[in-house]
Amino acid sequence: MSKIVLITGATSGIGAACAFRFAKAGGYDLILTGRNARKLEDVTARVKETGCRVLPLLFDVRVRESCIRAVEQLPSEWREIDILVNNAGLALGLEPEFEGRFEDWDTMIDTNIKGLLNMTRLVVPGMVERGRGHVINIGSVAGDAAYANGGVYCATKAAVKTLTDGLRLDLAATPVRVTNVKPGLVETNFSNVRFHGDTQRASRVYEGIEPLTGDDIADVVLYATQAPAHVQIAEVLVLATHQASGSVIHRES
Ligand code: NDP
Ligand code: 8X3
Repeated sequence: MSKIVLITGATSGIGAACAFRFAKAGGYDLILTGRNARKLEDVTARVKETGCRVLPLLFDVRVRESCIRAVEQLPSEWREIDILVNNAGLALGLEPEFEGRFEDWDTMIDTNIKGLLNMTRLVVPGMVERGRGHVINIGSVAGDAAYANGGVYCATKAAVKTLTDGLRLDLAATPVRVTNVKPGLVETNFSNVRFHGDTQRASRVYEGIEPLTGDDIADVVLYATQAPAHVQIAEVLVLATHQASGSVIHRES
């Protein structure tokens, strides 16, 4: 029987790469969620071309009522979610904490922390009831230590680490596994979003270093979910070879 995987933020970057990775592995049905109808239709069509069954769900993880509606209205054959990938997230801005934009902070906190909590709260009880399940949270190296001008984003990813650890503690008596995958520099739409569409500034983030790709992270996600049932990959830090931490990056000039 196929496993059901729900991936948030599946319309781009790491989320989309995870969708294709699960689809190519075979044995998975995918619930792909996103908030942009055109992008969601596009990724759904491309994943379906692999022969995988896909259910697209259009909602914003920040809007709790929409999350509730989406999960409560799942068709019966899609209800038993085996794997939740809490991936939807973003950074906005790169400036000192005393100069950041209030609205950027709210968006990061509402998406990266509260959106992840919304989906966890709605999906995990079913996993506990069925006695099987796996939650993968996409954290970040940014959650390990603050870097200059990134304090609020780093704080949201530190929160992801603490919430992942907390959930693992709360589920220790159950077979449900919990994993924090913490990537370093991954070339996706992330920096375009962070710099509010300044693509030149975004491309400079990846200059002089070969960054990770969404596929590199999807490989780790798949590995964690396919580990034997008695193995819980609790946390994985994945860095580009020339990145040593959130703030130490060696660049070829
Ligand atoms: P992308 O911008 O390429 O993808 C982010 C995805 O999240 C998009 O599908 C986006 O949808 C979705 N999303 C954002 N906000 C919401 C929301 N409120 N509701 C629903 N979906 C939303 O970036 P990445 O793939 O790089 O980012 C994925 C995750 O990986 C994030 O949590 C990020 O923090 C984390 N990460 C990224 C790293 C990197 O260097 N790229 C490194 C470490 C962690 P839309 O297109 O509609 O905005
Ligand atoms: C994304 C990686 O280092 O740009 O979480 O914050 S970083």
